[in-house]
Amino acid sequence: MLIKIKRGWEKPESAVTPEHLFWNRRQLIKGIAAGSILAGGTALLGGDAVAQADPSSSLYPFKKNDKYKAPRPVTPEMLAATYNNYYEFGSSKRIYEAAKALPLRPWEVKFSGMIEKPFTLGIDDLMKKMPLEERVYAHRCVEAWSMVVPWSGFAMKALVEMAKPLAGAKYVAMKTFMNPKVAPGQRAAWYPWPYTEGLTIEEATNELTLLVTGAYGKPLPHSMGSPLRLHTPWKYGFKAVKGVVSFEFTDKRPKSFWEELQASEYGFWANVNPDVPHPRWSQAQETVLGQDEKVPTVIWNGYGEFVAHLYKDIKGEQLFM
Ligand SMILES: Nc1nc2c(c(=O)[nH]1)N[C@H]1C(S)=C(S)[C@@H](COP(=O)(O)O)O[C@H]1N2
Ligand SMILES: [Mo]
Repeated sequence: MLIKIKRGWEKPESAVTPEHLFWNRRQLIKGIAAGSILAGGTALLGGDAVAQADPSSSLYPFKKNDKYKAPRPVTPEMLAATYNNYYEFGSSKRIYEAAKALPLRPWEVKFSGMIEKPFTLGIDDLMKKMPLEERVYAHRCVEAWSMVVPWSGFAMKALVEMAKPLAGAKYVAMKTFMNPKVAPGQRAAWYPWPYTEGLTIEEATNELTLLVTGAYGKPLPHSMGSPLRLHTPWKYGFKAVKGVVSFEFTDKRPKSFWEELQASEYGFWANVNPDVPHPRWSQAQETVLGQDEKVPTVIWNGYGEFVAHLYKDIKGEQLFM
């Protein structure tokens, strides 16, 4: 993520693109031919799964749901797993190793605020209660890169129904774990930790909204937000909060992590729109991870038929930043 204030954590806009070049197709193919990337990647990804001994492993792969389409082929797993935004573990894209320091069990998820009765559920118990499925969705980062991932998870609608929100609840706030001992980024006091995101109840219960526990047919790697993260494919990627430990139902609009840092650049709605530039760069195109060419960005990231109606009565708000 890029923010405007001149502080130690800021990355210049020019830093966004060059890093992608490392992963362009030609270099990837060269790397595979040389044996370096494939061997390294296999060891890396396989080793992680073994080290985690994830108790949910046997549930995978989830049943495929082909209703939702992505505009491009699935991104190679190794790229999606090793090119990440996860500021808890550092501000570079290379947090794959650092993120492994996070213990994934026990993992308690708290439900609070305007619901019939507050409760806490361990992630494995939560997964037992939810309708698990796999969906292929596109992911568009506000930094103008994108990927396509076969996500495993469950519709957030099912989680909201289980929580039994009171009639007055209008939003769901979601929070990431807080553990500065293992997450060095959280020792930087200028960030508003823990990472917080929010959705309206209508957004949270929209059929597209997915809570993600896995990808590529197995539990998520630490780097992608294991054991629980959000995915809202029509919104910029910063809405997709990782390492979630809390769902709070509220009648007040939550202020998200990036909004708190730089409200003029990162708002609450954050819907994808190629015609509304970020204050410092265009959103008209995106770099597809693993490809040399840029492709045009599409309004609602291509998911308008499912979500555009949610916003038709909202006036005077910045829906696309
Ligand atoms: N807790 C937390 N969640 C986060 C972030 C973060 O820094 N911390 N980055 C967000 C951003 S900007 C993006 S693009 C996606 C990246 O998800 P990926 O690493 O699986 O591609 O995670 C989002 N969720
Ligand atoms: Mo992002």
